[in-house]
Amino acid sequence: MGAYKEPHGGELKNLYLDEAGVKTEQQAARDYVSWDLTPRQACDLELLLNGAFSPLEGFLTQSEYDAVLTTMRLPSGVLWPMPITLDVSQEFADQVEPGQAIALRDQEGVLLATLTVDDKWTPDKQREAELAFGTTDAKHPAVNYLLNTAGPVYLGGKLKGVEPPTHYDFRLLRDTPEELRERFAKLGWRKVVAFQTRNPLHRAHQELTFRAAREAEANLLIHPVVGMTKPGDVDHYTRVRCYEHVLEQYPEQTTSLSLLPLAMRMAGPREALWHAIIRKNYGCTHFIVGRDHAGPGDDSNGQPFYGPYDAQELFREHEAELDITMVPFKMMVYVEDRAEYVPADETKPDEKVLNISGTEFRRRLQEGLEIPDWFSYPKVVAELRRSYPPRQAQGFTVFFTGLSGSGKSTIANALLVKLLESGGRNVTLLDGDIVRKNLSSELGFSKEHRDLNIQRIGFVAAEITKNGGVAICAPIAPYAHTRQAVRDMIEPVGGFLEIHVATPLEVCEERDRKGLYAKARAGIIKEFTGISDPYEVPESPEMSIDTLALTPELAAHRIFVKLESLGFIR
Ligand code: PPS
Repeated sequence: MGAYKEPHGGELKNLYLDEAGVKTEQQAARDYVSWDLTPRQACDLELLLNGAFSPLEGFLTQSEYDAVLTTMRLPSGVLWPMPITLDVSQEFADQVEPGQAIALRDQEGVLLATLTVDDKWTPDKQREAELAFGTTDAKHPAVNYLLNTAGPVYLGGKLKGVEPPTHYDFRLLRDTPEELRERFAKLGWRKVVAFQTRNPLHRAHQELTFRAAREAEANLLIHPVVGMTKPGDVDHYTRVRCYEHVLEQYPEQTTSLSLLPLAMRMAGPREALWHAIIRKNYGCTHFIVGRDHAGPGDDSNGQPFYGPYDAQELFREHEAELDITMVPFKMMVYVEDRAEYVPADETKPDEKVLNISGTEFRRRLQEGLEIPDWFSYPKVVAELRRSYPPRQAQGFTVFFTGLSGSGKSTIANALLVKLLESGGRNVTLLDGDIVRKNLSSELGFSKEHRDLNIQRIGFVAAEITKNGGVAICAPIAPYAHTRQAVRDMIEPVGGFLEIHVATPLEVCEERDRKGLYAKARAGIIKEFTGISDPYEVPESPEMSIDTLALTPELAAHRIFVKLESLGFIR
């Protein structure tokens, strides 16, 4: 590649078959058992096939996996810090023996590649977590994935690529390592510094990356991750629109943008090395490593998993053999009197330094507060405001839970009327009985059916919330884990308030407005909540209502006031 250094560990891999090979493989794969790739596996596969993970030629075999975990190297001695494994279910693994080939398909069933299985093994996941991520704490996103999502069996072996996973979004901004190397060559860029990011860019980032490129006398590649990042991050559609605005801020022809479909692990130091190797494969010569690079946040004890400069240290130890140069990130701060960004270690003691933390920035967005021009670009802020409107324009769900006859429906109806009276909101009531008639008419009251019923309610409420509406749900929802699942579905897309209507069983039974408790006691109705079926009392609902002390109107009023105080209603 002319001016470019060799890819990591030798030649740049390209695991795609040629046209004739694809036809033959498609034919052969008809007889193979098929594995439908998870979103994370699809990301890994794409970067394996196009050479971004060179020198890997497939998912790690058991000996490669052991070597990577214990030495951060492949058995050949080449540095490779991240276990890239194909995890499958036990049921699937039982159909596969070493030596056999399997078809790897996307979620729609399209054949993307085949894998000739060399090894099949059951990994010790605790050991993997400890060795790869330095912890078994499931607050670490990759540990959580490993322990709670990944399948129990790994398959390792070489890949034959049939076609890349399809992307319909931002196609012109997606490049293979080969394409990016070609682009650099065409542009005459001999030195390229890459900037890895999973966040929107603001002025400090522009200043930092521009300085980094100038210091390295290199051109700049903004190389954001659009595969899988940290749960809760700004979605990549919004981010890419922001990046395009920030691109206008660099001198013309100096900077390029390309999207990387990587599934991040948030593995700090090991991840920094991995990121650098990937960028080298894409033809970059320099890589920016910042404070807390690919940091997973805090552990269960509120302590950071890695030290803020561990990634820079590990990189420095291996820089010689990595053959890509680190540009250490200098934290940039805004100096008011000078009206410019400078590295934090270059400010004078008497200078007033301004900064807005990520948390403060999100709070300002959420509450529709001012975001100063010194912090970001008006176009970037407008883009973020469009995707993350203040709470009064966000959807929310009020989820009542409580025993039959506790008063859920009455309070839910009173709240509905209050919201309609005050206006400006589209409200849908998903009352237990209404749902049972319309959405879940075939379901009974076994645990399985109740869970299914609540999941359906949660799904509909999440859709309503995502689209800016208000959902009021009022089922019994007796199981804590199902209520939690509904919360997990809704919180990322809007507000969620769990309201426990805490009327005691004796009172519900005494009221017995529908005559169901009498029937339940007589054994005519089976599996009746509170009588012959469990109700798990919510441990930390947003509100608990004592219907003995409050009328339904007052209860609805209290919820309304809570919604106002949270900013959901004006
Ligand atoms: S669940 O557990 O959340 O799926 O229940 P839900 O959909 O809210 O349905 C509860 C209403 O169904 C009537 N009903 C029963 N409830 C509990 N247990 C049994 N076995 C049962 N059989 C019928 C009852 O009228 C509930 O209405 P509400 O409004 O809660 O009184």
